[in-house]
Amino acid sequence: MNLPACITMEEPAPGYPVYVINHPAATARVARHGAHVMDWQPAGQAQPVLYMSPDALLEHGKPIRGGIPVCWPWFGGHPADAAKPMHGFARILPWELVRADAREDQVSMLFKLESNAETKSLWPHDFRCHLGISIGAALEVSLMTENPGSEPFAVSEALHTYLTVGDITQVTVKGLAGTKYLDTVGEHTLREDEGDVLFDREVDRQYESTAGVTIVDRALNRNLVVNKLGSNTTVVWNPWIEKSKRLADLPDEAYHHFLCVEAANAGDAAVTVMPGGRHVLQTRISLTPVP
Ligand code: TA6
Repeated sequence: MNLPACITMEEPAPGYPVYVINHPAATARVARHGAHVMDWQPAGQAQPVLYMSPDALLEHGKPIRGGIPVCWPWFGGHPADAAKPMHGFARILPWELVRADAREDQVSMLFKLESNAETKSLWPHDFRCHLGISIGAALEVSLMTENPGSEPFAVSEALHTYLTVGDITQVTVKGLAGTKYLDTVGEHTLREDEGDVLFDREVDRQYESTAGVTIVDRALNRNLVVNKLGSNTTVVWNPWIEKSKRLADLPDEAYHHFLCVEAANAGDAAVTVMPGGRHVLQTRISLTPVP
């Protein structure tokens, strides 16, 4: 497939193609593995907006620690079989690049993943997924699920976005006040947030929310905005000290410099796609001036 001049292909590991985007509006990297947006840095930003672990694994069958993992067709552990991959299989399989276009203000890429014998050994449904990516001053990722089969199926899912911050203890997430959430740190507990989300411990929460949020990063003096469509769950995660130490593909101190804000449909918010039907989950990350 012909790529626009602003996109080149590298293989950081044998048989592991990564598309490198150098466009006046932004730089980025997207791996064919998992149709995984690894990096994104809009023009004018001194720091990347997405976080990528320096210890991330670039291996077939393994998820990449950072960027935007595509969690599908289940979020978290498989509901009935713990032996199946965490967060589904979409992020650990190679997708096909269908199209890549460059315009004056952005680059667009479209990836495709379809059911096959391997996926059906994990999840007994025919499906067709597309991941649409628009890279520019903002980053827009759309996960489109189609059901070509004759039976309905239910998916839980997340665009599991890792965001770079200067110092997690100086970060506030605004937009979830008064929202019910499932706190999954320790015993799973339903709670309701009174105010903004602050970080002084492990945070792993599934908020019942369709709203966009603003991440106020006082250390980097920048505000990130995460908007979304087709999502009834917003997941907020920082592993903090102990969990960071348990993650082999994440430096122990890395928790200071990222958080995840995920456009998702988790738990009871799983989406049923009827035969011939489709569903779109979208996240849009942008920056807003600091007042
Ligand atoms: O972001 C929510 C979450 O489910 C956390 O519980 C944590 O497990 C995180 O995803 C990372 O999961 P992973 O399988 O990528 O290590």
